[in-house]
Amino acid sequence: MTKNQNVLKWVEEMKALTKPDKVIWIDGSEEQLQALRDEAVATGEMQKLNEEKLPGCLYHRTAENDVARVEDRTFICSREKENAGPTNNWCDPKEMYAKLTPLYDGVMKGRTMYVIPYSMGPIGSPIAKVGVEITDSIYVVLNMDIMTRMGADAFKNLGDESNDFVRGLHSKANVDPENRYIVQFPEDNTIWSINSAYGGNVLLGKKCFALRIASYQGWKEGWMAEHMLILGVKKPDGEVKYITAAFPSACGKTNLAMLIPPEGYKKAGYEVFTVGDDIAWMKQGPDGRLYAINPENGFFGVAPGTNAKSNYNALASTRKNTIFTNVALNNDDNTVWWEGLDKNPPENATEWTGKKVNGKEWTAEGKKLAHPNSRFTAPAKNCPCVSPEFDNPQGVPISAIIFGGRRAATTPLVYQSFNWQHGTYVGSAVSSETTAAATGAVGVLRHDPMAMKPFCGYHMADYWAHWLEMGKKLGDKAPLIFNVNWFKQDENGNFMWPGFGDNMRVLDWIIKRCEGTIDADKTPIGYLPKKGDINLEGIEDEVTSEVEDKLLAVDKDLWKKEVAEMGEFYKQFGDKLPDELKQELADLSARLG
Ligand code: GTP
Ligand code: SPV
Ligand code: MN
Repeated sequence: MTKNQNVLKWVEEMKALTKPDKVIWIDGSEEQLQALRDEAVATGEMQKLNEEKLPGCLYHRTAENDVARVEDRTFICSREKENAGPTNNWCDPKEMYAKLTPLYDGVMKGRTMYVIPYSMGPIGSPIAKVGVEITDSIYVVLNMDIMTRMGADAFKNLGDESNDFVRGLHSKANVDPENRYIVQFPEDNTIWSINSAYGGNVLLGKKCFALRIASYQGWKEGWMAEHMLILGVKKPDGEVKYITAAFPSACGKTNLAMLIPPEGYKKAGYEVFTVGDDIAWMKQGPDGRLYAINPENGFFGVAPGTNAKSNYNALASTRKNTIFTNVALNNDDNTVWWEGLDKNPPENATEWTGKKVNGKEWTAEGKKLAHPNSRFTAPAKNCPCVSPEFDNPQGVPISAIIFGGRRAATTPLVYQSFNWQHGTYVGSAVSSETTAAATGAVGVLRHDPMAMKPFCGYHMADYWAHWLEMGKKLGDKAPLIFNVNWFKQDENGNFMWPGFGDNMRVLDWIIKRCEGTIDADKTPIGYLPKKGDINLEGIEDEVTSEVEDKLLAVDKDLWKKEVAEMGEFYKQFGDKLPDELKQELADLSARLG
């Protein structure tokens, strides 16, 4: 399928190491894919769902101990420890190769090795890059087919000579959590993943390549790889403004990327288009502006909470040719169910670990039918609001960058940074309550700078310096930087902001700020909407004047605590912390008095 000696030599080496019975090169043809689906169904690895209601859809369950990313077993193996920085696990690459080689030795005996060529980004895009993943899992092949541009064309793009491809080696081995490793070698363009079969650990094009390796490449090559959705807002005058947003895992990227504007906005002619829901690669264009592509080709989305009301477009995307992982089964009609899909858990259910249960009784006892991090893998082209620019190799020009997280208090609904440098500070200060997307406790507030804590492939302080550098290059063409918080709570622990489609009201304010058509209040933390400037038409009952005040409040005492906290957080970065960020923190502190 390719004459590229660099690819052929590497595949031979990996074959000699893992010793599969058979090697299959994935060309991406429908015929080959169908044979793999049939095989996965025949062996029980996957289950075919109702062909009328969910045509082409498959169901899969992972091991109970293998349901989320494992951050404590994820490593950045740069040659120098210094280059991984204090926010990553590090190990000397020689040591790590030596430790993992015996685990891979003969691991594919009795199995088939699949060689998957793929492109992250539209084939032929100047921003796109090629990867090759070797795996012993059909589930991985079928997911990579949805999530990337997979098949022989990716090799065509690579050419016969180039060595510029990311080498990904995955084996599910025996899914042993004690020997699970997700390892990036940024200087070698290499990823080794073993003993997991869960999404973010094994679909190596996604977090491992498109964020950890790519963020390192972007640093070296002068561009940015970010944990960001990309959306377009079409205004009544027909112009489309593009916005990216970085929220930590399971904090609302997919939902915002596909939002349906409230009635009033729809009537006025607003429309939202999805370019991406998780990752953005951004480069300065010939006109000096920042352009973004979505390197992915599908959505690996959180299932629970997705329904026709919260995210119609995501749900619609999953109605055909989708893979469901760790959701529940409705055995009456062989369809899927998860918490929040509707108020009708199926009586004749199989919960996510495989137990047959009465779903009504089960959920009445407070038990979950679907795993909180259960996911759908859906083709982007299924999405009713996918952007006409989705395949544009040049990407889309970005007007605004938004940061956000889950914050019960302190952070107001929205504010704008004073400039790029201050915006970089705001991004570095993102904290969020942890979610089920990674193993570990849920609901604990932790620092997650730019939503990249688990995904930055080099020293976080160098990454911030790179942000500052990009800002200098972009100059007055730089996008404006904002911060949002959909998760502020009242005294009773209830969310005060309705969220979802109503987030359009905040995007509206952001776009007006970009256009310079609306004023704002200058506060110590940044520019805030003037009272009444967030359009609350139709939700006045829920967001009363009093609630509006609370949503937009800047509590100086809480912010002083935040500043003290940031001072502590910054300490671990030592001399590497850019002076500009130190200055921003000092300025914020001074403004708070
Ligand atoms: P990853 O795929 O893990 O990166 O997650 P994500 O950032 O794409 O998060 P997603 O959009 O899937 O949302 C995760 C959870 O947050 C879901 O349970 C949603 O229902 C919930 N959520 C999303 N948007 C909002 C919002 O505006 N308000 C509230 N209250 N919840 C939201
Ligand atoms: C996330 O956790 O941010 C995800 C899901 O998007 S995973 O692919 O597991 O990383
Ligand atoms: Mn994500």
